Amino acid sequence: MRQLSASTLGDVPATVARPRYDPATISIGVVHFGPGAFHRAHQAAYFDALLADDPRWGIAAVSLRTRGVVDALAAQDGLYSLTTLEEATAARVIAAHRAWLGPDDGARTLALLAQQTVHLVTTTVTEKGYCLGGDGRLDMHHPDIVSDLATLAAPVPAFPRSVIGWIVAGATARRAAGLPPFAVLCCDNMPGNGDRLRAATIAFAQHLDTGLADWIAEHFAFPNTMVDAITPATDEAHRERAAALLGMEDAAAVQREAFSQWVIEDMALPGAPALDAVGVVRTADVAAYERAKLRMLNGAHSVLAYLGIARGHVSVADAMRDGPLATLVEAMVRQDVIATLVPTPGLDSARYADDIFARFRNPAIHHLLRQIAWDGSQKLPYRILDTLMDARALGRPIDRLLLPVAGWMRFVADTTQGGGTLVDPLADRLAHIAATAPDRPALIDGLLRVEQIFPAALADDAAIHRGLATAMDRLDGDLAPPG
Ligand code: CS2
Repeated sequence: MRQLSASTLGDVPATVARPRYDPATISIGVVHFGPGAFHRAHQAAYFDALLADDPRWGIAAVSLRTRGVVDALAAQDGLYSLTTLEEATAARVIAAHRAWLGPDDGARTLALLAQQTVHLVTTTVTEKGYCLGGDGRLDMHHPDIVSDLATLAAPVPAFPRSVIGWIVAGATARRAAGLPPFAVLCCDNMPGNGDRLRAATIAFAQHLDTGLADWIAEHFAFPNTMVDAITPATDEAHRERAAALLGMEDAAAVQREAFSQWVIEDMALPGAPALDAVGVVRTADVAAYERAKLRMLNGAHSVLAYLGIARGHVSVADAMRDGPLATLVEAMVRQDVIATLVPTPGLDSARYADDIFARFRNPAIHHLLRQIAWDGSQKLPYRILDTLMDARALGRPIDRLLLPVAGWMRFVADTTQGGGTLVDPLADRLAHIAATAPDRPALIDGLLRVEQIFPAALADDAAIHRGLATAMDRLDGDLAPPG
């Protein structure tokens, strides 16, 4: 079968939308780190729309760990299809990527970061990719940070490994060349994602050159952002669907729901991309959107993952068909989570909850609970523990909020003890705790002591230990409250 590329684009059926620009005429304005499915389905779709009116916003995709995606893009001249799955399926071809670089393309990556046309650096490297500690600040002992500081301080600097190292290397090159800064848009699910990345970048730069750190602090924008579009990983079923829609193979195809949202803190961006013209919301109050999305949508996802997998479910939609589980997660979001959110004009949380659960029930989307369960140590704090801490401070009941925490603990024990692979940057430590805990109270205590995840206020509170033991008993039954 033929393959999607610049030379076959003309043969794609008319039912599939084509780029509204000539890929050969666009320049690179964005360097993106982490071109996984979410980037290709979300940010790239916005730049693809922007390119119809402004050819300056082509993307250079940089993958810091693996070559798979960038090789697939290279083989297709950067083209790939995005399919949205609702009652009606819609597909379009995106040609926004103009360069594709892997871990061994350091010199070209650095040259791009110091290229005059580049105005934005965007990132989707997942929570763990920022090398932050439990306090949300750069972990100076993280092996990638230790290695990058040595690399960049060497008399003949080589290329860094971490995204933080790359941002600082790019800033150094721009400063040396007398070029204006780029803005950095963090597109991962963390509260205050821009603020955290800014602080981490400056902390890193301070270890190299305080003048550089000051220059970054003074001139670089790191707007906070909220990103949203449910994007199941591309599987064989989707590759086949894409091939049927396109009449040819597409090794970089992505799928998502039709809904998509990108909220960016309203600060001036170099090059002034007209992002609001393509549906991006610019607001001073991005924190309220972020918090609502992380705690309601991502929080509910994690509940469904840790409780749903143990109940035999595979996808989010399957888990939402489980009556007691759906009732529980809806009650948690509508009562426990919303109570911790500050009312914000224009954000109707009850309606937002309705929309989220309707999206979770989308029968056309096969979103694996396993995918959501990965990296729990990085996700639990922002998704569940922040809500739990706020609920506790407000004197509200927390028994329901302890269920996903207990569910995650049981998931860690079941996965590691059952011979499965725990996908988590703390996997070794978590597996050791699970393997050496003689009983449930010891498992609870051991995991609560992982300071990268749990604040001391929770780990030292006997009521939390008891509450988690009760929550585990409740998970053994049919989720009904005790008594
Ligand atoms: C999910 C998110 O994988 C996960 O942990 O909760 O990727 C979620 O689908 C997106 O944030 C939706 O915008």
